[in-house]
Amino acid sequence: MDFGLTEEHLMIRDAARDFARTELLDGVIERDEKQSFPDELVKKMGDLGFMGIMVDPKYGGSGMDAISYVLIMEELSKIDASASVIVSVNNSLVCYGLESYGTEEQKQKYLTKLATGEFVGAFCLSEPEAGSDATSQATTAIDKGDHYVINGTKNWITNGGRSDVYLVIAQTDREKGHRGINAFIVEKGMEGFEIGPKEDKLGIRGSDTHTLQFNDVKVPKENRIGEDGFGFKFAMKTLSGGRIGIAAQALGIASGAYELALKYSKERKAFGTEICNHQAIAFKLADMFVEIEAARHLVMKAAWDKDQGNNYDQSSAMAKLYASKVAMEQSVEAVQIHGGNGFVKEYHVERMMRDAKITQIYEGTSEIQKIVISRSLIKG
Ligand code: COS
Repeated sequence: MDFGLTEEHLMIRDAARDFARTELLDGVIERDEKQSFPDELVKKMGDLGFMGIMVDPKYGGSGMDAISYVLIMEELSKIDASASVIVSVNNSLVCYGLESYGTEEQKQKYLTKLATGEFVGAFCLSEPEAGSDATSQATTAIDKGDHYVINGTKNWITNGGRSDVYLVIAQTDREKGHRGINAFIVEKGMEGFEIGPKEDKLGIRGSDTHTLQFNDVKVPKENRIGEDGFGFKFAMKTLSGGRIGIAAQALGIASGAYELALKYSKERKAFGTEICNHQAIAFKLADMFVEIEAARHLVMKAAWDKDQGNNYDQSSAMAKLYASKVAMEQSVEAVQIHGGNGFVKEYHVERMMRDAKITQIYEGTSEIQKIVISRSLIKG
């Protein structure tokens, strides 16, 4: 393994850091309070190449590697995890899915716009009764010859109200179980496709999470992704990469909270000295740093595996499992180091603590990651 960052990696990391500090920081508290989606910032992230980081430049992407992707995700997430999840879903679930498994026509029609940020994408797998148990799809897609008719409900869809392109997983042939599942490209505005209520969430409140309703939505056959019955494997393969993005988001929340806690501890005085000089606080900082570095190694290893062409199902699950735990625990510690101020919005760490929780839930809960890891160990 060689995680030595190139000049290019450092440049892109610094560009993401600058963007996060100069553009995302301003208004992050207000977006969280009002649950407002950062439309303008998404356009700017598109201009910077952050919406199609790993996409081939011939489809409008930045042509960067997975290491660059996690560096960008960490920097954005240090400041605003709501903005970074928009980037993560668009990159690793939607762009990656289309680029890896879509037809040339699908890539020309959709990927070229998604990779530049002209379009935003959503990934629609979860249902009221199918979150972790993803093979239990109640949404149906009935084959009518030259088109499919989709009926059903999807839940907790990130970018749900703001997307132009929705990748929708549905059951085509129930008798075939998971081999009878397909993935479809559904466009905003297709007849019968309705955007339902927006969720009022604990964290990542600046991201746009909705229920979606499909009532006899006619989808042309050319909008199916891959061979008939490929949908479940499509979802699993795509989510493996998604988990690298969420692991990097968790790392960013943890490292962002740590940086704020370190800074605060060097300024705040108690008992006649800065609080970092008290061992109770100094040891917390040491523990935080070690945990975050350990998470960083797992995140980099998963990205490195992807860049090397290695299987990354296990390493992405490990990275997400560990980094999300670190994000949750260390954001709580950051609040503790801030004391009473940690409970106040203007110090940011209470938002980070709320944002951290979702990283243990979406794109596979921590318990699902343990299923993936343990199965890969047993299979050998
Ligand atoms: N890549 C390719 N194929 C995969 C795969 C992967 N990473 N993981 C599973 N598959 C395949 C299996 O090989 C199997 O195919 P075959 O029967 O042809 O061999 C098929 O998919 C079904 O797999 P399995 O039997 O393991 O399915 P399970 O119902 O036991 O579920 C888990 C497996 C739990 C791993 C899966 O349902 C999962 O990841 N759930 C969480 C989904 C999720 O992340 N939800 C959040 C939504 S996005 S916010």
